[in-house]
Amino acid sequence: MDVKKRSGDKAAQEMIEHMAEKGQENIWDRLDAQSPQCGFGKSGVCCRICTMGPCRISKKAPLGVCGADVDTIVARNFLRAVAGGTSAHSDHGRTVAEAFVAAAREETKDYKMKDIAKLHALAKELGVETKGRTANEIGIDVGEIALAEFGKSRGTQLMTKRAPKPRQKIWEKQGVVPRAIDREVVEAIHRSTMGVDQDYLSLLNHASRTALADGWGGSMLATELQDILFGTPSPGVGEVNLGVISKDEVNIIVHGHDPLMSEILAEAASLPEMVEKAKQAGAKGIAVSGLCCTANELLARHGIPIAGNFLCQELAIATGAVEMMAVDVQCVMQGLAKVASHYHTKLFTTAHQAKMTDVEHVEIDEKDALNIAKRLVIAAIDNYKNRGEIKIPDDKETGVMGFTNESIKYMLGGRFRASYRPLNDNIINGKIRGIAAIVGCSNPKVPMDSTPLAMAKELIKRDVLVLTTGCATVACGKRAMLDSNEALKLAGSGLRQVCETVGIPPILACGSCIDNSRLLVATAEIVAEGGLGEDINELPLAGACLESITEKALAIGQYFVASGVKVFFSDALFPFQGSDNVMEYLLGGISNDLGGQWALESDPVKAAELMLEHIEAKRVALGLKDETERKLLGMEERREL
Ligand code: SF4
Ligand code: MSK
Repeated sequence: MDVKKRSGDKAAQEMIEHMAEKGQENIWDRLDAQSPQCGFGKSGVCCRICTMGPCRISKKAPLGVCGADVDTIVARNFLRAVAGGTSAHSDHGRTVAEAFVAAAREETKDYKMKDIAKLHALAKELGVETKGRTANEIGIDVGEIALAEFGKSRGTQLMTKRAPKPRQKIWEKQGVVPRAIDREVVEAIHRSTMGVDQDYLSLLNHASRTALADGWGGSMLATELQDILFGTPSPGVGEVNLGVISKDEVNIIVHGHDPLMSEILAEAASLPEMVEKAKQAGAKGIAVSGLCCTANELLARHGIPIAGNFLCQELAIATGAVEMMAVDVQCVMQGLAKVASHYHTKLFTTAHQAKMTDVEHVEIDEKDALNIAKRLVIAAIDNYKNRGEIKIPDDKETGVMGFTNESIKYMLGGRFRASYRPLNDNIINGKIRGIAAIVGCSNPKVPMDSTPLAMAKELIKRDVLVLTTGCATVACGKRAMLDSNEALKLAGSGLRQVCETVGIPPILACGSCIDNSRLLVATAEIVAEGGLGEDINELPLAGACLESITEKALAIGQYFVASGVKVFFSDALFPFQGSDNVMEYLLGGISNDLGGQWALESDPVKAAELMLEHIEAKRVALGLKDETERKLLGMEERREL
């Protein structure tokens, strides 16, 4: 085993070696056991949606039993993946919307709306009367409207109105304005079942509509409602990496995506009675930390440290110092249960949608959430005495996280003149060449964290402002790239000058996977600010996710593409390359219809170069000139002007 091929991060290397010494299996071992993986699956040419199959397309057998060709099969697989991702984000959003309504109706005492200013702003946008009404009255109406977005029988997604007008026209022309979120997902599965939609372009068009229901629907609603319910994040400093696990406190790790569980557990763990109980158990206190996207949310709102991203989950338990891990939905490996069985760690599932065989399920029912959370915290405290030998890596870094549209505009323009104007001006004058979104997961097929780090470093060096979300954010945090001072050392002079002037780091950590919707809103607002074209596809902007793992990443990629953005994925992790026609459309033709497109490149430095090339081409198309020094004009020159 070459540990460097698994991770470049010292803390992870240490724990991978530790697990190997103990003969414990982890995700990389399982990947080895699965190798070589099926070539048909890798290229997306297998179909098993009916019992005449499974069918695998090859030169010898170019058609499935039903006559489906490779284009149909690959496009169906792509659409189903996008529908899977959309359903994940949207089901998360619906759960939040339900809790939001329960909070507004005062059916729970444990969740209360925190950001009332944002509630008023959203109410105004949704046409909800605010005058003379209490926050809860407004909240009920806002929450019910949000809930209806998932299953309404008529009309289209309300949040799509946030997009620039020309973008909305393009969506109308292409027939991709999303209707109810559930409807788009159901229709995606229907269209891609045996004997229904057999035109690859039609299938791919519905993939755009489904993905837009995610980005401008389920994900965006989830972000808005979470901000109101738990508070809109503001930039703050926090620690990242396995070194945040405490040697002498009761360690509780929350993992997953939905803040309903992580927020209430963090609250319960901070109660003086719980801390006292932990001390009585011989610990110094209680240390809560997070994994994956829920960690991004907790750090952004409360400064709670991040133990790691997706690939760190088993490694965290292998420290032997985790008394309890509570998981909810998405990106939770089934392998956790096996690793936990080697240690004293108590693993709990907490979401009604996600249970694990032989793992205790304690559902966080919003009506009694705090009491349930307290019971979990007590279980962790009681487990402290069972702790055996521990091995916690020292490594951790600090970084600034928790950027939102609101906070970026505030930092750029101040409280009374909050706007993207200074950013637009600095893109126009060339100090900042453009914007790159680096998002997504950490995949064991790639040395852990290597791609977001390499891309982010390369792009800031070339004066591109980087926005990150998800596990890519955690990757940057682990290597001090969210530390303004460290990152600014690598930034190009133009970007550095702007960042130092307004006080932002060159890599802005913008939250979790669903918070990619924040980036959509940012693009719309940058367009509205003026000077950079009329639509998102005109912006000097590109996106990348070179370590994608989940269907969610594909849904995110497709909603960015359908919103006009060029999106880079790794060619090694894009399992749809078995159809030339599908690939030709996704990599090119789709830009004629929607302005954005996919691009494939597995080398992060090359990908960064290609992103920069794209950004520069957009600058040329906008007629933007290179940076010019400010010059005091004489009277003669002014007259001439
Ligand atoms: Fe095979 Fe067609 Fe059935 Fe797919 S739908 S499994 S291609 S027969
Ligand atoms: S957790 S979807 S591995 S970013 Fe959102 Fe990380 Fe990707 Fe899961």
